[in-house]
Amino acid sequence: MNGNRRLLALTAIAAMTVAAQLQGLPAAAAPPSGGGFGGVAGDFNGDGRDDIVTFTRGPAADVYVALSNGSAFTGTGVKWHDYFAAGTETPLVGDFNGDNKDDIVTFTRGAAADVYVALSTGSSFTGTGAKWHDYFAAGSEIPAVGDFNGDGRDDIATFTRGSSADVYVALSTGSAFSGTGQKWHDYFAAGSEIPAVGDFTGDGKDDIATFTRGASADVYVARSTGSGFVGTGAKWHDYFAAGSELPSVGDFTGDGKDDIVTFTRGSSADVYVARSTGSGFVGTGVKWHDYFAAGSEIPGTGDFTGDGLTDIATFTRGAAADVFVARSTARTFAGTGVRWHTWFAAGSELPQPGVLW
Ligand SMILES: [Ca+2]
Ligand SMILES: [Ca+2]
Ligand SMILES: [Ca+2]
Ligand SMILES: [Ca+2]
Repeated sequence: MNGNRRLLALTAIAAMTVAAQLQGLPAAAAPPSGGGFGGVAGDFNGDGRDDIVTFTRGPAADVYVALSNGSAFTGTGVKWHDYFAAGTETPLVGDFNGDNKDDIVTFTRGAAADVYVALSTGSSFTGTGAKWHDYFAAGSEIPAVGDFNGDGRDDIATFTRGSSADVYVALSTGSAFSGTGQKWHDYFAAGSEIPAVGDFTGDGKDDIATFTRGASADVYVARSTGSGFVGTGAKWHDYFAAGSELPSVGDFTGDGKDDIVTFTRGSSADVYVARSTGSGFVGTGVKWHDYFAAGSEIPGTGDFTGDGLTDIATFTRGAAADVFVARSTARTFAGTGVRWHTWFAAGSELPQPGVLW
């Protein structure tokens, strides 16, 4: 996956469902309380430009993709899978077989804790009921995707959060996720912190970050050794993503080390970035966009132009279902109101990339 950025999120989808109902739109099934949802874009046809996907979930469980041509997302109603991520499952994106085309994964969580994958052919996702793990991300744990051992195949992680704050990983073999109960960190992303995935050190192995948000707004990182995450209490930023801002990850400067971004949303709709030095995130209050992802829009990150710099997207959803992109210049996000799709992820569908908490 381009840029190795990954972010997890939990959501207040309930409020969005209410909003959808007020607009007379069908309300999608909300994820279970404590559920997670990631903010990563995928390159589904392997042309080097990240694309967008949306999951209807519920009983229809349709999956639609719109491919990037570098300046827009093309295609409306192009169904790539007919039944994937049904009900309230948690779908995410990653290249699980290492063919440079991003695939999709879904976590049932709960008591079953099954994990299914559908592989990309470049024009569709194939496979229904292909179970890649029989017990991973149980209950209300927060699942994530990243290439944690750097072999070119994306793996899965799960964060228990709460008081145990354990982090487990199952590595991809190319046709399954192997290992149960392989603990990679004993105390990370405690309580209700927001965990994220990215290669912050730039060594090709994805690391993990956690955002405390709130008044402290601390950001911690534990780096991957290929068989574990090391570092406890390694604070990489002292004040980033305060309050209820939505943080995400991407290589916005194009130096091979993933950086962090935060979206204030609401009426200010500011976007701030702190860049990675490989051992810390630098910059406080460095605004990269003055008005993007306003109100309760769903922002996300991806290299939609394919120039090696991670850009940002935002989904209005609802009745408008617009998708806007602002591209990275390595110093700022350029473009306001640049619409890349006029009808994608309507109502309360779940798009990727999309940071939902
Ligand atoms: Ca693409
Ligand atoms: Ca693939
Ligand atoms: Ca891997
Ligand atoms: Ca790393």
